[in-house]
Amino acid sequence: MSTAGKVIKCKAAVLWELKKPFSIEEVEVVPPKAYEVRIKMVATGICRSDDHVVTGNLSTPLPAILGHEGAGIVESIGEGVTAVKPGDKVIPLFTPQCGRCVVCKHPEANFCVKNDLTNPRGTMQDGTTRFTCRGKPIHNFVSTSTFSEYTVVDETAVVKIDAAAPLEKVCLIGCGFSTGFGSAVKVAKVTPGSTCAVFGLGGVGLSVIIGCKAARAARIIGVDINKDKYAKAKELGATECINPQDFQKPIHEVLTEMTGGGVDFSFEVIGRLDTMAEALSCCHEAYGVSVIVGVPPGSQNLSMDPMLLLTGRTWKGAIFGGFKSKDSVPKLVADFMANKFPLDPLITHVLPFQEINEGFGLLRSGKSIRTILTF
Ligand code: COD
Ligand code: ZN
Repeated sequence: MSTAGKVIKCKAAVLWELKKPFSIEEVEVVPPKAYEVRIKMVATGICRSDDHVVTGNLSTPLPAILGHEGAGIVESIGEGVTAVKPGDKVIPLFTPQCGRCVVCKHPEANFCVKNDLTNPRGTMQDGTTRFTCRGKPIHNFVSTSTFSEYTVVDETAVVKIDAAAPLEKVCLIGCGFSTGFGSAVKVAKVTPGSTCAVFGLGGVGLSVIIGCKAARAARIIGVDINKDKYAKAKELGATECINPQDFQKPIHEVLTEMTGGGVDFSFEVIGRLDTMAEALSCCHEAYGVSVIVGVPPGSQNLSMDPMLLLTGRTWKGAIFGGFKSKDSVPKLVADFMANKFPLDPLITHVLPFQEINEGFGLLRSGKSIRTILTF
């Protein structure tokens, strides 16, 4: 029997308070309004940014249903929706692409003004939410809320993908993979034969390495304090890996010496101010490009010597790898289907959705790269 037009009762992981476990609850998900889409989730990754919300490092109104790295199937659509139809395989977009704003019209930029990251309201575009639990409205998270059997998203925040795509893998294209890969190929624009340094070898850092390799970098140096991360980094394209704790001097000096003056491209994929400064300093003073990928701790500033930039370095950052989400996600899925890059090495654990707290435990202990929750 069709569920279109009806309230759906289903399971979702609700975060009621900071620093508390997720609570699996029965929630009501109302039908999509005009220009909205209701999705049956099939799989979702657990991303460090979800954990940043739990710890209070990334602020969003609570209670909320988190999750932003998912893939699913359209259950029903609201009035006026033309981009997708029931039955389509889709990926929700935590950075929407409205197509009309000044950012969407800019040829390079991707941080659409309709995003809910800068000043999070935790709602749909109309300022309300489609979830209730125990009689209370529950907030959305970055236009996606994938930690729920069903979610409602704005038409600007969802895109149709190849009907043959394995959703339990391509969900990673919704955040972690694209964030890292795009940082290399789109933001830094890594060039063939170049030397790259990647600080942080988690799922996003490994995706940066996949991007550097795809762009045919000659030398890719992984930097991490956890030696257990090196084997996979090398499998994916790192030519060498170093541990800052093995050296007496600052790691930017080590990298500058190793490369005869500094790397062409460096990436900070940890989210620490000290490593952001090290990554900037290790790129060549005359032409190095350093990209900030990691989310920094809330409300902390980094001081830097302007001379570092005056001599010719470039310091950049971008959300979602600089990709315009609606334009790029279906292409990335197609490229994955054509074996242009792997996703399997990033997936270390697969758990049923109900075991979400175990999944976050694996992330916090450093045991997982990516855990995929399946519904
Ligand atoms: N020096 C070197 N390595 C370190 C240090 C240090 N001082 N501290 C930690 N590390 C290593 C850890 O051992 C680990 O291997 C790695 O750094 C970090 O990896 P993870 O697994 O914690 O994190 P990722 O790869 O899943 O993602 C980390 C980001 C920091 C990039 C995270 O903030 C993120 O997901 N950012 C996405 C940016 C974005 O667009 N966000 C918006 C919505 S998601
Ligand atoms: Zn993410």
